[in-house]
Parts: sequence; C-alpha cells; structure tokens
Amino acid sequence: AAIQHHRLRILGIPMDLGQQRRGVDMGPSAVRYAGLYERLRGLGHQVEDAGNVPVPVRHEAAVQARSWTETPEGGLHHLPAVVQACQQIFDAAQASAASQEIPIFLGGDHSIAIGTVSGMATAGPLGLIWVDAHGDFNTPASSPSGNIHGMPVAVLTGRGHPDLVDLGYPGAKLLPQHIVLVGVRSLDPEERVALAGSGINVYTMRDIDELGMATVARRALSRLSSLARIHVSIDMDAIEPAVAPGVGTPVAGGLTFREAHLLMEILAESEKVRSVDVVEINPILDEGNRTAELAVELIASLLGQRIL
Ligand code: B3U
Ligand code: MN
Ligand code: MN
Repeated sequence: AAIQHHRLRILGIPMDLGQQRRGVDMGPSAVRYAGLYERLRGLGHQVEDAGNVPVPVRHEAAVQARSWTETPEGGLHHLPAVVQACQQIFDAAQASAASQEIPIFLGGDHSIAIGTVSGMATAGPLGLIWVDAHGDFNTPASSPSGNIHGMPVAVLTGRGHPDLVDLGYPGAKLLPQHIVLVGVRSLDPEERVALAGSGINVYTMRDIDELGMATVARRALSRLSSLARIHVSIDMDAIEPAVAPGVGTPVAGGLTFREAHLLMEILAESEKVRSVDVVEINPILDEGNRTAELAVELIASLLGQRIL
C-alpha cells in the first residue's frame, strides 16, 4: 500500500528534571541535528518544527522548589518544576490532539509523557504503547530514586503524587488494559508486584525472545484493537546499549536494531499512530550522535518508511 502522508509537528521538550544525570535536555537538539525534519519531509509528509516547550533550567528549579512551597516534595525531585513543565506540554498536546496533525515530542526524560499522553487523551480513548527497558510504574512509595521519570505509567493510570495524577484534569488518563509495555527487563521490587497486578499488558524481553518481535507487535496491537488512536512512547533505553549507548540508564539485553525497526514497521501498518514520544537520549553519553540517528530512523519507520 502507498504511504499515508500526514501533517507532522515536531516539538522539543528539553526536560532533565525527572532524573539525576545532566544532558538529556540536549535530546531535542541531537535529534534535530541527526536530520529528523529532512527525513520526514523526504517521506512526503508535511512537517513543521514548532520549537521547544520551555522547561525550567535545573538551578532555577532547585531554587523554586524551596521558594514555591512550604510543604515538602514527598521525596520527588523537582516536583513543582516538572508539574509546571508538564502543564505546558499538556496544553501543547491537547491543541495537537484537537487538530489533524501528528505531534512528535522530543525529550527530554520520560517524565514528559505525563504531559504528552494526558494531552493526547483529551480527544477521546487512547491506546498507549510504551517501549522501555523499565516499567516506569513506580509511585513515591515504591521508587528507590525519587526520580519522576520512573513514574509516568503509574501516574497515567491514576497512581502517584496528586499534582502529577491531576495534571490537566483530575484522575487517571488511561485504562490499564489500554496500555502495552514492550521491552521490559528492569523493574524495582515493589514496582514489579504492582505492575503484575495492574491489568497492564507487559511484553518482557523474554517474551520477545520466545515469541519473536513480529508476534509481540501484533499481539500488542490486538490488545488495542478496540481503539482508533495510539500513542507510541519510545524510551531509547529499550534498545540494546551497544546500539543505543546515549541513554542515562542503560540496561543490557535490549532490543536489536532489527527488532526495534520491525516493531515500528508493524505499528505503522496499523495506521492508528496518532502521536509519538522519543525520550531519554543523552548526547553527553553517546558515541558520536548515533543514538539520535537511530531515533530518526525509528521515527521514520513508524511514520511509513519502507524498504520495498
Ligand atoms: N526504576 C528506576 C530506574 C529507572 C526508571 N526509568 C529509568 N530508570 N530510565 C527508578 O528510578 O524508578
Ligand atoms: Mn522510560
Ligand atoms: Mn527506561
């Protein structure tokens, strides 16, 4: 079948407050430098680069955290600044959701998805495919780190700090059965128990090894068969670190280059992909710019690039 042409909107979100390592705020620049705009134009899409959503810089966020509120942050790093940035992300995503365009959100760490997914969910039922080495299903009680980037999936199902859960509008944004995790291989002890009992569909690396990525990708889509709109959130640490070294928390045993592309190609065939996040690229930790270059390739495959 011929490739479907879309209106695409690139939005950078230089967020590094959801985790401890410096450098993920440069993710949007790295992906732009790797040629995202040109590649998507080359596929025949209409592309607009809308620039970046403002995110408080780290020092300012630390100062604000002390001055904005007398109450403690509940152990969450940079909570007020993450909430403020996610509110702006929510507004941008909500505007995109109401239009015909497909937004491509360039992180930044994975805490941005609290805003992107919540905003996209305003236009009706939304399925979520979360490609990640981690579960990102921690709550303030279960998190070993206090890092908000380990919490967005929990937040989107209504679990976690109220300032995050009630972002945009009160309460859960997605049903657990409308969420599919792919590539999981690192869970914290309590996170693991909560995830197993959540109703979320999880495809671990073991599942991918046993079933093959084609089967996993098709099963993931069949879980979301009742939904017309899917958000794909790609944490680059899902990919094998030898292939994608420029991430803050690499975990051995990830998706191969070929598995990651096959997943994108099968998701593209569904013609349900409505929005995309690409997160956790840290150019400081990268070899050259290869992790951002891989991200561009994966986004292209997700948006219709075909070999034949
Ligand atoms: N589960 C750990 C580590 C982690 C989560 N997401 C990433 N790392 N990228 C945590 O801090 O919640
Ligand atoms: Mn993640
Ligand atoms: Mn991860």
